[in-house]
Amino acid sequence: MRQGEPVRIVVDNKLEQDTTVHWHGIRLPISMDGVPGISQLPIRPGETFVYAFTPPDAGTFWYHPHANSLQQLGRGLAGPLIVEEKEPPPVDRELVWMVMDWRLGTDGHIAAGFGNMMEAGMAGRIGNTVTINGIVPADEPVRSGERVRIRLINAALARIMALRFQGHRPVVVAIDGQPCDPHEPAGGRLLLGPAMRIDVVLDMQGDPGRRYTVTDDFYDGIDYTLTHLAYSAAPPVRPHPLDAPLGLSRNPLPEPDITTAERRELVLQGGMMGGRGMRMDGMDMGRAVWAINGMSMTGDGHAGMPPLTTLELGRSYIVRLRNDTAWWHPIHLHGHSFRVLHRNEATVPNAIWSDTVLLAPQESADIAFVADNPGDWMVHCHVTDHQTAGMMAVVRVGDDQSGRR
Ligand SMILES: [Cu+2]
Repeated sequence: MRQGEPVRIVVDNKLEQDTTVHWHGIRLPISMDGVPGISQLPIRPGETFVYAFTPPDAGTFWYHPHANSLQQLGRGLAGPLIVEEKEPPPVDRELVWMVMDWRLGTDGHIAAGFGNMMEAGMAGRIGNTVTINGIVPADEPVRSGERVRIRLINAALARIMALRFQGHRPVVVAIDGQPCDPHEPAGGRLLLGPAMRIDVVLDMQGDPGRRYTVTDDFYDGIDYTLTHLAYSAAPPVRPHPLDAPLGLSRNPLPEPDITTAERRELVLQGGMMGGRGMRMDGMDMGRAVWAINGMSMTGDGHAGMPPLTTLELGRSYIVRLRNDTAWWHPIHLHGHSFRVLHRNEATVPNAIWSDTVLLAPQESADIAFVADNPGDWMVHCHVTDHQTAGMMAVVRVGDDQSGRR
């Protein structure tokens, strides 16, 4: 798609079950947000639905169903969504790496057992096979001296990734589609929870003919090599790295007014605690093992979800997300991008905007945004098992419920 140009997408549901499409990170009208029962009726088998919107922001996004998410996303219904800048930055090439994680049986088929409640109370359904753009990665061919933009998308159900590029210094230029001050990530490690995106620029300064590993070492003791940067034997395309600036043009995001912002707090609760059993704190049992502020909405979104909180249209808000659990959670807010102001009260540098913020166990983050998009918006963990087992809520912006059916 191109920034500021309308698009129309016809979705034909040829599944034997309901579906919808959520355009993750795109700031669009509520009626196009793809949450069944909240923003639209589910698309029934054999039905067609037309999504029409104008993407206001250039960047790296993705799309996936918001119906029967565990199975539909877990079996591969997702794709990258690139909104091109009006003036693209000066790089030699661009790569999209949509990274997914699969649990395969010994027969090579996707293993059954989606929605296992024991897993849902822990790290979720983490698989045993990681792919880039749907295939087990072979080498990524590169040439010495070139500058490459890589759009990293974590489209896994549950796997958190921490990528390292051996012998290279990736520069982060955008997070969740939104440009930031170009910076090298802490420890050279690119941390990507499910649904998160990072755009990096890499100057290929390796030796011609050599291979360099790209590893993921997020989980202790089960680090693995995702792929290799494989240099051709050809001489460098230029003698010195490109001297062009790395910063991308900012998107037209409304700047929250921190001095007048109202505050809210969302506390993430539940899950297994180090083998000492569930911490349910009076939560609704059944399919819920997680909660936000004591409320558990399960599944994929459905009609009649009461809002957890209501925000005044046009007002600035600072929302403290407080992870009171022993697990990691990438928390996604629909319909808005937000500034990440603080983590554990420390200022976050590099002017970072996001639509999904990854919280470590017991970590808190302050996010700020203008509630400028009316509707009932989901806020949920993007570890899909956590979402469907209760870590989901509705944030109402304004009193306009025109998106509801
Ligand atoms: Cu979670």
